[in-house]
Order: sequence, then structure tokens, then C-alpha cells
Amino acid sequence: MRGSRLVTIESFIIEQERLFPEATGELTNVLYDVALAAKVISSYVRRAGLAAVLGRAGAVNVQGEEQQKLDVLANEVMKHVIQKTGRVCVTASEEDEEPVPVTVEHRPGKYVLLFDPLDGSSNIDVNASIGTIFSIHKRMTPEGTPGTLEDCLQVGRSQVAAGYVIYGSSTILVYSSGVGGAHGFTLDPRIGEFLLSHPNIVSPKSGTYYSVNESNYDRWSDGYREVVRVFKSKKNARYIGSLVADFHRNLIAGGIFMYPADKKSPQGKLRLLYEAAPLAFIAEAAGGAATDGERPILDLEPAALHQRTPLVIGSAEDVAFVQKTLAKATAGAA
Ligand code: P6P
Repeated sequence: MRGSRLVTIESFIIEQERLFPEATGELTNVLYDVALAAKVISSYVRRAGLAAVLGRAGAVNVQGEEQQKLDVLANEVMKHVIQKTGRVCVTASEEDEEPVPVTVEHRPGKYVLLFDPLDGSSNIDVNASIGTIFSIHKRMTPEGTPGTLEDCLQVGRSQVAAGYVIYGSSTILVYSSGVGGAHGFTLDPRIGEFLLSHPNIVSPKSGTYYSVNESNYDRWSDGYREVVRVFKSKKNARYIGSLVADFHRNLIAGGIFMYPADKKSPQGKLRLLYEAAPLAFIAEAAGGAATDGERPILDLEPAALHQRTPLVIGSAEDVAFVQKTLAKATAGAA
């Protein structure tokens, strides 16, 4: 970082807090806590092959997915760091069937934290990039009481902050507080600090890459088949099978990620509250877009904690092309 100011995530968040005159600093502290949890998880991911945390945990999560040891560990780290600080009233995780209220002895705070502690975990044992995704809302229920499911079931547009951590060739935390754009911080392992590396991320309006699991082609609608037929002739296919890694590449370089609804997954595979909505928040903050193929992800009203949604996310013009093509196919089929 020769010649450039070393801007830590902590100092940057405090700067950002000044954009909100009514800020009390509690949201700032929740973001600190998430950054701390990310450092701890990163330390385990970086030595996964050595620290006996590879492999299966021998259990299945609420999604019916085989839990990896690192899934369970990352989930416990997120809850341990967040629960005791009195800034959050409830947490909800892909790995927990129900929300976990913060009990009174920890003085339930005014925020809600939803997260996928380690997305893409099937890639852990083969050293492919994986990630943590987080979403922060203000509570809806009375202060001072343990948080509830109602506090978790909020529309994406009402997030007060959201972001993700990608454990790739380096560990990068990207977040947005809704105003002032999306910003990336790279963990410098020499000093254990997240340092500003991607200020004011602006996603290209259209991109080189398209990311979709084409082995599902036979189960797609005609509209998605037409979209991919066009993309094949104009773009490059890149699909890591790790949402955060595919999303981050497309955010920075330009491109689109799609996980359509299909005959096997009529609601799509990815979860609304702690995968699609936080990434949509980042995408829009960076000038991109995110829909379920038709409606903005941030406007979808959640009815259940682990609700799934089809996801089309990335460069704004590419997302608009998908929406137009799907609408034309639907009209044609009518
Ligand atoms: P498929 C990983 O399991 C995940 O939840 C996302 O990270 C990824 O984008 C998607 O599923 C991959 O799913 O069906 O293509 O293997």
C-alpha cells in the first residue's frame, strides 16, 4: 500500500457513519463484529487442510444438505461473536432451522443479523473460493425483548446494510450501508486488518461473463434456454459453483449470474433472505441489478425464513435483457 493511506474498515465505517446524522454507532459496531467473525473464519479456511476442519460434519442441515465441518464452525463463530455484544436481538442462519433470539442477559439490541456462514461449502475440500453472506435489518418488535421470526422476515429493500466475504486468493469483505455505494476491503494477514482496496465499486453496465449451471438446461423454461443461446454467442461462460465467487467476479469485471427456477426447483435453489437479498443490495449499490427473472429481489416479501427464489443478478443491462427475453417467451407461449 506504498504511497496510499492505509484505510482500515473500522475507520472507513466511522467515516460512513457521518452520512447518517441520527446514527448511534450501534450499526457500526455490528459491522465491526461481522468483520471480526470474518477474520476468524478466514483463519480457519486458510488452514482448512491442516486444522482438521476439512470434510463432513456427519450431519445434515435444515436444507437437507450435508454439513461440512467448516460450515458448522463458521456458523458458531458468527453467532458467538454477534450474540454477546448487545447490538443484535436475533440471528438467523442457513445452518439453523429457527431464528436464534438473543436472550435478555445479553441485552437484545436493535438490529437483526441474517447470514449464510459459509456458502459454497462443497468447494471447501477442493480449495475453490467460498464465502460468507450477511444481511442486517433494524428490529420490528419492541426493544429490550428477544428478537423473533417477525424481525427476520423483512423485505430486502429495508436492509440497513449487507455484504459478503470471499475467501479466495485473498480474503475480501464487500459491504454497503445503502447510501454511498459498495466498498471492498482486503484482509492483510500481516497485520490482521481489512484495508480499503475497492472503494466505490461500480459494476460495468454489461459484462463479459455469464454464470449458470448449464447441466440444468433440460429443466429450464424456453425463455432461459433462449437467454443462454444468446449469451453463448456473445459472452464467456464462467461458473465456479460458489455463489459468492461467481457474484464477486461479475460485480468487479461485469457479467451476470443466473439460478433459474426449473422443473426440479420450482422456486430456484438459492435463499432469499440471506443469499439473494444481501447480494442484490450490493449489486444495486454498485449500479447493477437483481431480479427473480421478473421482479426486483429487494421488493420480494419473504413468507418463510429459508424461502428460496430464482436469481438473476449482475450487470444492469444483462439483467434487463434476461427480463425482456423471459417476458417475450411468456407472451409468445400465451
Ligand atoms: P449447483 C453452493 O452449494 C450454492 O448454494 C451456491 O454457492 C452456488 O452458486 C450454487 O449452490 C451451485 O448450485 O446446483 O449449480 O451445484
